[in-house]
Amino acid sequence: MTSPADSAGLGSPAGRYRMLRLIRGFEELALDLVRSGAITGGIHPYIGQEAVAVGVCAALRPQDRITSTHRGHGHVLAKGAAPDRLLAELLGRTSGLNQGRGGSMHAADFSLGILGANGIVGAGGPIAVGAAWSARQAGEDRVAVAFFGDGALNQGVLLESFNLAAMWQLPVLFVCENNGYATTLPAATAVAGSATGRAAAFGIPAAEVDGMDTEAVRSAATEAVTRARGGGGPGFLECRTYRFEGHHTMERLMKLHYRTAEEIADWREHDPLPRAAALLPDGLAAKLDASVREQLAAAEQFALGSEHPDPERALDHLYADGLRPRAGSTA
Ligand SMILES: Cc1ncc(C[n+]2csc(CCOP(=O)(O)OP(=O)(O)O)c2C)c(N)n1
Ligand SMILES: [Mg+2]
Repeated sequence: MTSPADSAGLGSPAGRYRMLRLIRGFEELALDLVRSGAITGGIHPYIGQEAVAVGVCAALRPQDRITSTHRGHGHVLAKGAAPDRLLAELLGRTSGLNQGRGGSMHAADFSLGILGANGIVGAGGPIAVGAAWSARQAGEDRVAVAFFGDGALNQGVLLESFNLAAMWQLPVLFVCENNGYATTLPAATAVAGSATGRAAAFGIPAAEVDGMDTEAVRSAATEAVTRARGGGGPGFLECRTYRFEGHHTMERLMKLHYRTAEEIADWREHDPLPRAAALLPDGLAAKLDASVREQLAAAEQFALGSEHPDPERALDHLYADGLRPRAGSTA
């Protein structure tokens, strides 16, 4: 039997701290690569929210499944994806997790139960419900987790997912990362009632947790995952969190004023990394930081040294049977 989080090494406070640092460092590196133009387009940085991905994935087993969002790098890494191949994916290289064809918002690794980041707000909900249903049909005790933001709470498809999960008592955990904003729209002006109240209305046990505290998230997620795995049906966690960077990398150029410098500074006081470091013996966090720096330097070298796809092969993988459209077809 496998213990939780074996594949990503999240079974100890040191392993969890290292993963927080890896996600933070990965995002900082990706930001640099966007600014230098090496990564084309933008990304949605996860910086500030790391405790949610790490705390939840620490409650999972390798065969469990997750679905993610447009802000997905943290979830993908915490579930065990190789950072060098995720970076190559962001850079559009053939060595990427998805041969450079998914990019930041569609990175996936089915072999690790990562059913994909997702550019469509709320779309991970029904996919996770389907994964939970398939586990039930197969007689396996896998659970599925759907990560989504506060913005998804207003998507009908998510509420439909709550309904099916509750009606069929499926082993799925809904994790709402409430970072206070959907793009620039404050959740306080957009979400009627409360997040937990919405889940509770479907009879889904719902809890609110400090999403800047890895251990608090892990313990709440472990309770819900254990219940779901044992046949107790779905769960819902609202993790109160904050993104330290803009909604996406283009925001720097947009001169938006939807949050104050004081608000950002206040939340930075709750940075999940120092909190997790404080649980470790003296000197260990610095050692782990150094090993992450080395790992990311190697990842950067690997990704930047990897090949770009051949334009001749741009239409490969469009059709399940590998066929290209007929010459002259516009389909
Ligand atoms: C169905 C759909 N509607 C609108 C968008 C455009 N969009 C992209 S991200 C985003 C905000 C999402 O906010 P939230 O769910 O709170 O996640 P966060 O960005 O805060 O992590 C929106 C509206 C989209 N991608 N998909
Ligand atoms: Mg949000």
